[in-house]
Order: sequence, then structure tokens, then C-alpha cells
Amino acid sequence: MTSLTAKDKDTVKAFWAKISPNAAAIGEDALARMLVVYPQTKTYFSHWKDLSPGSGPVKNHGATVMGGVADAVAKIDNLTAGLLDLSELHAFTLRVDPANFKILAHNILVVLAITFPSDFTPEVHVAMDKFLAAVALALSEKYR
Ligand code: HNI
Repeated sequence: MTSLTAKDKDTVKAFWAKISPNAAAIGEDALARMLVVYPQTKTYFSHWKDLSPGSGPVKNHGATVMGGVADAVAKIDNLTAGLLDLSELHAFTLRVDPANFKILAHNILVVLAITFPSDFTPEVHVAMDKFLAAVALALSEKYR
């Protein structure tokens, strides 16, 4: 994986500052799309009453996940250490296959692109892609 340059980090922080007021809605849409487009991801949420787009749990958890992403932006200089507890939770308690982190990262990227078409320049695209890949890698840390 190509690591984030200082310029990428500045781009991520600036873009995040712009979009963070909409974080909950972005997370909701990304999570809903993940569950529809990659139905194998539904197994982890079988304890929810309703996994369909717009449901209460999808709304709530979309906001929760983006809280994790906000935390990652704050810890962008050391994601592995910064996300260690979250990695441990997903590895040992939730037992989420780490392949799914890439799937959610992809869905977040899609939602960012369609929600902010003019801000989503190629420069923002590459910086956010690298950042989300780094988050996915950091979340996989405790699996090994
Ligand atoms: Ni994830 C709980 C963040 C990817 C399945 N997840 C959380 C919590 C955060 C979080 C924050 C709440 C933790 C707590 O309660 O202390 N998850 C993230 C982030 C990503 C991610 C930042 C990637 C960008 N999680 C995934 C993926 C799956 C997943 C890809 C499965 C497909 N997460 C879960 C499950 C829970 C969870 C399951 C518990 C939810 C519940 O309601 O029981």
C-alpha cells in the first residue's frame, strides 16, 4: 500500500473539515449500500431487527462508524496505534473478516463521490482512497 504523504494528509483533513457536518448521513448511506451490494456483510448484523436502508440500526451504526473514521482523521499520523483498541474489538470480540474493511472503505468512497461531486477532485479521490486503505490496514492489525 502506498503510504500517505504530508500533502495527502492535508488534503484528507481539509476535505474532512468540509464534509464532517454530514458524517452521520454519509455513514448511513455507505453502510446501507454495503449491506445491499455485498449481502455477505449482513451476517455480522443479524441481531438487528431491520437491516434495510433507512432503518434505525443502519442510521445509528452509520453514525457510529463515521465516529471511528473521525477518530482516524485525528490520529492520521499513527493509525496503527490510534486504532488498536478498535482493531482488537473487531478481531476478537466481533470477529469481522478483515476483507470487509476494504468493502466498507469502498462504499464510503462511493458515497463521498456522489455526495460531493465538485469537491471530489482526483487529488481528493487519491488522498481519501489511500487514507481509507490505511484505516482498513490499521483495523486489521490485531488479526496477526
Ligand atoms: Ni465496525 C462496531 C468502527 C468496519 C462490524 N465499528 C463498531 C464501532 C465502531 C466501528 C466505532 C463501535 C465500537 C464500540 O462499541 O466500542 N467499523 C468501524 C470502522 C470501520 C468498521 C471505522 C471501517 C472503516 N465494522 C466494520 C465492518 C464490519 C463491522 C466492515 C462488518 C462487515 N462494527 C461491526 C459490528 C459492530 C461494530 C458488528 C457492533 C455493532 C452492533 O450493533 O452490535
